[in-house]
Amino acid sequence: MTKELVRVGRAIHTRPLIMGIVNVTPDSFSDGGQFDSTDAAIEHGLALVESGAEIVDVGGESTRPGAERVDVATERKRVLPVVEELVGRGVRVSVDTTRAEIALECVEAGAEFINDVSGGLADPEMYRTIAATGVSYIAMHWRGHSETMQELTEYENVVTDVRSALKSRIAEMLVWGIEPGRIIIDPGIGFSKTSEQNWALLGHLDELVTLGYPVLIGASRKRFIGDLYFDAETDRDPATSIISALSAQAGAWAVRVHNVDSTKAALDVWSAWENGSRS
Ligand code: PMM
Repeated sequence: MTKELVRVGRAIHTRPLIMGIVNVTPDSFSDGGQFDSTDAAIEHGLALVESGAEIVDVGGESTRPGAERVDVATERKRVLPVVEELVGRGVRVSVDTTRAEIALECVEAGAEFINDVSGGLADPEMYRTIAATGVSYIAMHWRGHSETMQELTEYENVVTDVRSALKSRIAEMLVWGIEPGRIIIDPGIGFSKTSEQNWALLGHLDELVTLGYPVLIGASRKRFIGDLYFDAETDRDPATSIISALSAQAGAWAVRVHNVDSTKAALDVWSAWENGSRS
């Protein structure tokens, strides 16, 4: 039986892409200096592709709650050589940056996506740069840098507030000349959100999907998953994989994850369930 026959009257969702995470920060790989961490990041990116990642997201600045900012020169030194090498090896690369200057250099090096956790709010030059280069742009819901973001969790209704904030970001991007087909949105799980607010956003993901733009979900290993358990050491990857499958069901375009193997397994199961076969 074909998918169309089975699914008449229901939305049909395609399998989300898997975006594997490469954080090129000193605490992520080695403490052995620049060369070591560049090499380790490249190796890790290639391993993620081997496991099934369709996109590799490279970032040089930690966005964890409370993290301090790094300067532009440090960010460039961390990110650019990794982007150049991965692009050279045929990997589809996304760059996690809030800086237009870094975005431009990485697009020139062949990055296909700019993943801006500030949705363009951190750098007034970002939209101009994105429009001029024609790169695909992931705009995340954001209220402030890592130092302060967890103080900014007041919402009337987190789902409708995040939806309308993203809607106004999109309107501004269009004014700047960014092509609608290049825009991807993200509710910013864990960014200026309490655990309950993160679950509310995930549970109403379909309401973001109805904005008509591809939606990326970045829930991997985040603290709100740990909050489900009494033991802070519990492995968060199984829960992350289930979130990926449920995001697929809600119509997400991609999931940004650390553990590509377990996410791929979850999405393969979801896909087989949806299609009634392996294809
Ligand atoms: N989360 C982090 C970093 N970058 N980008 C997008 N688009 N969405 C996210 O949810 C997101 C992101 C922080 O997570 P990490 O420190 O585990 O990479």
